Amino acid sequence: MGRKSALNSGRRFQTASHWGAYTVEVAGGRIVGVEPFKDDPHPSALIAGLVEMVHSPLRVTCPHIRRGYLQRRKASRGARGTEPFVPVSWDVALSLVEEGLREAISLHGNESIYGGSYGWASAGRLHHAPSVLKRFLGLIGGYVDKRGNHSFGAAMHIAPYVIGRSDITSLVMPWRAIADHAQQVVLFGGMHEKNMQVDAGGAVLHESSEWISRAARRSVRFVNVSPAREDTPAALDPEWLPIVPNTDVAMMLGLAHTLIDEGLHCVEFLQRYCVGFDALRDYLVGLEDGIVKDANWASSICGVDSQTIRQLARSMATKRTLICVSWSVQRAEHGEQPIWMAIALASMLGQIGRPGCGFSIGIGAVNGNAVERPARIPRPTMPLGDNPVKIAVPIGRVADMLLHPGAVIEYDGAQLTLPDIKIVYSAGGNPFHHNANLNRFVEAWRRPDLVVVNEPWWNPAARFADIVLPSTTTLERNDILAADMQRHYLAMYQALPPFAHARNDYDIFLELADRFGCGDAYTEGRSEMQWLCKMYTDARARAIERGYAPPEFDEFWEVGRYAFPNDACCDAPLMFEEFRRDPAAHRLGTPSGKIELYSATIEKYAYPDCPPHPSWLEPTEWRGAEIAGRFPLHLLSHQPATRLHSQLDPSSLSRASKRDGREVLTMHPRDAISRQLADGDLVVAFNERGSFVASLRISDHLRAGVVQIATGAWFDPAEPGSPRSLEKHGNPNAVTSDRGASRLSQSSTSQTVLVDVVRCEVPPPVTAFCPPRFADGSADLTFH
Ligand SMILES: Nc1nc2c(c(=O)[nH]1)N[C@H]1C(S)=C(S)[C@@H](COP(=O)(O)OP(=O)(O)OC[C@H]3O[C@@H](n4cnc5c(=O)[nH]c(N)nc54)[C@H](O)[C@@H]3O)O[C@H]1N2
Ligand SMILES: Nc1nc2c(c(=O)[nH]1)N[C@H]1C(S)=C(S)[C@@H](COP(=O)(O)OP(=O)(O)OC[C@H]3O[C@@H](n4cnc5c(=O)[nH]c(N)nc54)[C@H](O)[C@@H]3O)O[C@H]1N2
Ligand SMILES: [Mo]
Repeated sequence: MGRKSALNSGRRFQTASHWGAYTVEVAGGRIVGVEPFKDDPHPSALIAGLVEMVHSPLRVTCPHIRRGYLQRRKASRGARGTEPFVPVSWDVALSLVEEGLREAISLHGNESIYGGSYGWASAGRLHHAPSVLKRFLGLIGGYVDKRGNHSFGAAMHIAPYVIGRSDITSLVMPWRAIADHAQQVVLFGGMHEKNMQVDAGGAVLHESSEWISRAARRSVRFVNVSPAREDTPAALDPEWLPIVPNTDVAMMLGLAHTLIDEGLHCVEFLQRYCVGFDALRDYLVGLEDGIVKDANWASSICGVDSQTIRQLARSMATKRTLICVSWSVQRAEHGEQPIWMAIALASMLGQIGRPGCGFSIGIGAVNGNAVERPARIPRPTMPLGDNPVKIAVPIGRVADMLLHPGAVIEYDGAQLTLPDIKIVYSAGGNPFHHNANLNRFVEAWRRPDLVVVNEPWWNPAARFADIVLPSTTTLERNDILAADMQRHYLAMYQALPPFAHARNDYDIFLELADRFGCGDAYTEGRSEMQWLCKMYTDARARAIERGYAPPEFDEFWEVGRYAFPNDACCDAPLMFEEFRRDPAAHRLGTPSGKIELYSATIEKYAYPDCPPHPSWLEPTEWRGAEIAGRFPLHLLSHQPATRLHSQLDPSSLSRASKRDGREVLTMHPRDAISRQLADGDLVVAFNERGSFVASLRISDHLRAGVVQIATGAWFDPAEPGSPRSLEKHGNPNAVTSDRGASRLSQSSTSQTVLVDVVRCEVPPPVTAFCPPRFADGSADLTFH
């Protein structure tokens, strides 16, 4: 196309990732240096990770087939995850994928293909693995999709009933409003700074710590309501209220009761902007079920002192207060309730729509979500195309879908018949990271006839596949970073040729599309650079309509960046500001147009696990449950500081955070003494679903009765597929439950799990980072 090729322009290449933008230096075909994006005030240490992983011995060099699949096709599916892999040519591998897809489509229809493929994949708008997978599958007749997400699935399902919208990532109070206007911020689940390193689609600037310092200088009072002290940055000098996990709703009800009891609730706001307060009040004062939800009642459940609850309620009523709920709090059984109750509590305070006040969901859960940015930045987009199959299964029900085809489940006011899946195609996600109850999941994963995985590395997703197709990494292709919460477009230049025989996901699906006769529809006649130019140019046209002036593509690609000007950002109205000013002109998307503290729609569903007003419902597993007699410790699994989920787990930063090669499990001294455990011991956490090994850290920064471990250790079962297998590396999903949050959201509940912990007497070696076994299968290369 006559424009400068990044590959020939020198040896330094700008690229970008979910954890930051950076420039790499290439010499002799390898990366020899990494430099953070020069405008980034606080680059993440994670940027060294991918660079290290690009040349890793764990890269998949060429397509591989599980030996049993070569020999016996679907009859061998029970051996998934246990057999050696046979290296094959691209032609052989893609012929097998084609054969499998054609057979499934002709015998069972496209409803038998699961292409929902959950996962963060990598930054970049063109080479986004789940998107190109869906584009291809759509063209060959469609696929079963997913619904919801693991991040804030319960919130996005309840919010439409309460405030008429599901755009959870927009329900965030900007730092500026907090620093300038709030007097008090009450954080259920905190806002851990380590989470602000990453953003789905790419992070560019890490500015949160500056805002945190600014709020600290303004002496805003921060209250960290969380089982873990470190969940709110120390710079904010937070007060810590160590709450029993999964009981935030009880505490909020106790706060709400105190407001009513002392006449501190804002009747005018409730009348003008809300419906259904009477029902909630009846529930609070005990008229509904005979239980008064006062501070004493709340305290007996949530473990926070009743006097503290009362005082906090009083100060909430007199100070400009922001109530925050982290996404983790709703990643739990009945996770809809804390979101609904936080909105109800904020409504009772009557401050919603004022700067720095009201409620905010997931502040700091990812980079940049509370940092102001220009409004309505369009994103260059690769169209997914149409999906003729209209079935979508909520992410919390994937194992059930594979295990119980034809079963009917209740979901969000309707009934859903689970499809009969014959092929799972996964690209850009790690099902052995994001799914819960992995022993049951392995069983489910062995049901379909064929599992195909595109992966750069021999991680658990690849090891449990039949056909593994090696993908490139971002450093091996050209792309554009443009993420929802960033104000930059950045060029991501190809720095290296594809590793070994790896291919871009885009090209893998192009060749498959060609085999199905729809290659032209897939490419629309465009090359990689022509797609980038088209995607950018379309987005630029929309940006110009909105008053911005990004340059033409050639100039952008030459310069490598465009920053949308920040001065456009302060004019955008804050959340609910317009609604507050004029609720009739700015009706919410609920049936009443107001905030619904009682939902007549949800009442009609008659779900016992999601009543029509916010309620305290005991989770199946929590410290007050009967089963706590056998498994007395509540296990929390948080996002890791040293990696992104399971990505970068083999990098040195992530390995350095482990001890004896295992993840670290934190426990309160009292629980350690009663078990005669010492810091540094290798321990096993277990329940009826499974067990994992971890290295014990003892700390009183955690509430007693709670243990905590980071997610992301590559799943490393001692006997892959045995339901009683010991997980050797510290993957909490060996013990988490795949119960849905409720019939409403059917979302994931990884924070609702009880375990006990004992010393690990004979620790098995960790093998997560050893490549799988390989075999010569040339004799098996026959086609059926
Ligand atoms: N116990 C517990 N479990 C949890 C959570 C929890 O709090 N507790 N949190 C949940 C949440 S919120 C989330 S979002 C999920 C995250 O779950 P995932 O998004 O599935 O996790 P990742 O490790 O980011 O998986 C991305 C995968 O894509 C691969 N990949 C990267 N780039 C490319 C590419 O270009 N092409 C291809 N083909 N592959 C690529 C990576 O190697 C990796 O295997 O986990 C959930 N799981
Ligand atoms: N470095 C890094 N950052 C990330 C990610 C990553 O993998 N690495 N992942 C990103 C993703 S996909 C997401 S969805 C967000 C998730 O953002 P969150 O879900 O908010 O983050 P977590 O770290 O899982 O949880 C935060 C804290 O919630 C507390 N908590 C857990 N259960 C409860 C409860 O019942 N009540 C109360 N009050 N507190 C509780 C725990 O102590 C935990 O430390 O993080 C993002 N940020
Ligand atoms: Mo997430």
